[in-house]
Amino acid sequence: MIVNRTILTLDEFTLQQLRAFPTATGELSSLLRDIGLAAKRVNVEVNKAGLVDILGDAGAVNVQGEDVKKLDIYANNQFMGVLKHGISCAGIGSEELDDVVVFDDEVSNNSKYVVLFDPLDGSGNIDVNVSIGTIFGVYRRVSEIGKPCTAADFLQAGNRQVAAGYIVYGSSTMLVYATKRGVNGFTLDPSIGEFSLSHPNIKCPPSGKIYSVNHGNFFQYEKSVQQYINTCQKKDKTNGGPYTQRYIGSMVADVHRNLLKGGIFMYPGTIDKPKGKLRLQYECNPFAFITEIAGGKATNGKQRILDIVPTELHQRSPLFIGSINMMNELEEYLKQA
Ligand code: AHM
Repeated sequence: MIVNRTILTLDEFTLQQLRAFPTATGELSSLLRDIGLAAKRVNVEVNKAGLVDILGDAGAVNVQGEDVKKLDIYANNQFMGVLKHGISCAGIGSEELDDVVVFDDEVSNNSKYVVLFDPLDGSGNIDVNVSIGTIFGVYRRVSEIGKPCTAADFLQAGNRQVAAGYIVYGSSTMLVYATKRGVNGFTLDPSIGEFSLSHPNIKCPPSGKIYSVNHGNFFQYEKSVQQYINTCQKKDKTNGGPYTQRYIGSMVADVHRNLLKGGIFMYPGTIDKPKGKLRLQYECNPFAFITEIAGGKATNGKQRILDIVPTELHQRSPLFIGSINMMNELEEYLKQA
């Protein structure tokens, strides 16, 4: 029988994936649908941020010592809220909160997963109308099911993620998520208010022509990184170039672009901040998982990101991530350091 179909929505897609595993409980599908719902709510506020009094600093400082923007708080509450009221999540860790939140009710204590997220990444770009995003990683808990989740659930290496994803609030709003089975992208269709499958089975091109790094920090980077950047600048037709430098300052948008078009994104350590700026659990791990599943690579310059076992919740890490051939070339320079 031929059934006339339109594009699959996120909910339909996750259910379709579920049908392939008759023994699956549906908890992950349900969790992804919850995240999709929170993303739609945040999207509405991001879109009207210029019109209402939701812009600007909330007057508080987060655990990283950075100003918290009002939309950050709103996004944090939305993602935390859907996960708390859902049936799949035992607790969360958020870049905006000092400590993890253990949901500790009967349903949550019996849930398999914990989620770590950055509710609104690139928040410095909110008030200038530039793309921002949400990033999340989903882990199977290591603590005993039936009891409240524990700190150990949130200090797992990134290679233990069962899913990871991001939402980019850009010229369109997109939700991209990865499981071990692949990376799929959904664009929010405003006419029906649903994320619809627009980018099935995303693969990161093995090579690209884009390098993304904060050039303002150039003289703070170690020599080998400087040498690689110089190489990027000198590329020409004879060796895969010329390259283009693109740096939005919203990691979600920068890495999303490179994932689709091919490229490399770097946030190296600097003399002042040897561990760089990005957070391992909220930013590096989800993107490393997605990028590896898509065929790319992610390291901290010395080690695979996904193999780092975190020792604290808000740990920072240098990050080099992107197309496999570009990463391999970068690593030749880093090895010489
Ligand atoms: P945020 O946590 O304040 O949103 O900062 C994270 C952002 C990333 O999205 C981006 O890649 C980076 O900070 C840019 O930092 P810099 O301005 O130092 O290049």
